[in-house]
Amino acid sequence: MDQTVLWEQEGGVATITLNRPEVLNAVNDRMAEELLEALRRAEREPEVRCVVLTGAGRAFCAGQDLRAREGEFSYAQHVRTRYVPLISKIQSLEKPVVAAVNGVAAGAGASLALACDLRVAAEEAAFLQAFARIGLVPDSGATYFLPRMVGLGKAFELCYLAEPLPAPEAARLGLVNWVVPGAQVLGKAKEVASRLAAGPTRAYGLTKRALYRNLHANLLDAMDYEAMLQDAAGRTQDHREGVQAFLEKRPPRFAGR
Ligand code: LHQ
Repeated sequence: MDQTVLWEQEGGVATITLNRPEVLNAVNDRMAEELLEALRRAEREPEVRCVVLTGAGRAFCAGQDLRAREGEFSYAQHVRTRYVPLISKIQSLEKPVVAAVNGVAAGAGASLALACDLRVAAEEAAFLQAFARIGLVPDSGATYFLPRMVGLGKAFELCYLAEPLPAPEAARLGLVNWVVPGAQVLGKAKEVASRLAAGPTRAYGLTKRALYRNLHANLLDAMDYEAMLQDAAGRTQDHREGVQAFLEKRPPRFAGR
């Protein structure tokens, strides 16, 4: 059987590709398991310093495989066992995660893209809160990420009307970082990822922790948390190298430690 998730590593960048192009990379149980394993591997392996998540074929991901639901099936249990671990792993992975949104990202597929730290999208890609079309509620973090990225009013519109949000408009709203022609989307994502993979990996990981944690903090609390993380960053080899490079007027060579 073909693998539903592909892994490719080049330098410090691991590219994880959703690989069920015949169904627009809709997620079945096997894909959810293989994707989680790939994310765990990216977390575990020190040589991996940045992750790119993309889709094979013309779509990024069409969300839950709507044909793969058989027999008694608790939606709550399914979301909790299949999607929550994936979204949580992307969020807790203390390395940058870049989505290369090569085509449509729908339902939980859009949530996967939103959970990544940065998004590069193809001009023809679109984000679709498909849930209302089939009488469901946005899940897998959609109601968490969307209002924070585009504001509550726009989030309501996207969730209620369930119309595709084209990548150029998504970029104007701040939901996408870069929009490029389709043929360039993976290249651009890898270019960004290579730059991040040569960066201060520990500091990036701690930055991610602070940004998420402080979404819910007041200013004093946020600054205290930053101060605590700064202690950890300040003890890294990369910090010493960064300061040294500055003093010697040369580019830093970060080792990710
Ligand atoms: C698909 C799918 C798909 C199977 C395209 N499944 N085959 C969590 C847990 C519990 C319950 C339910 O939900 C969730 C979270 C969710 O993600 S709910 C939302 C599920 N996703 C959707 O509702 C999106 C369904 N797909 C679409 O609306 C369209 O396919 C989009 C707008 C993504 C793309 O449209 P087109 O470009 O026109 O492509 P297409 O519809 O012709 O699809 C191509 C093929 O892919 C087609 O198969 P076929 O054999 O006819 O060529 C589709 O059936 C298949 N496919 N999405 N989610």
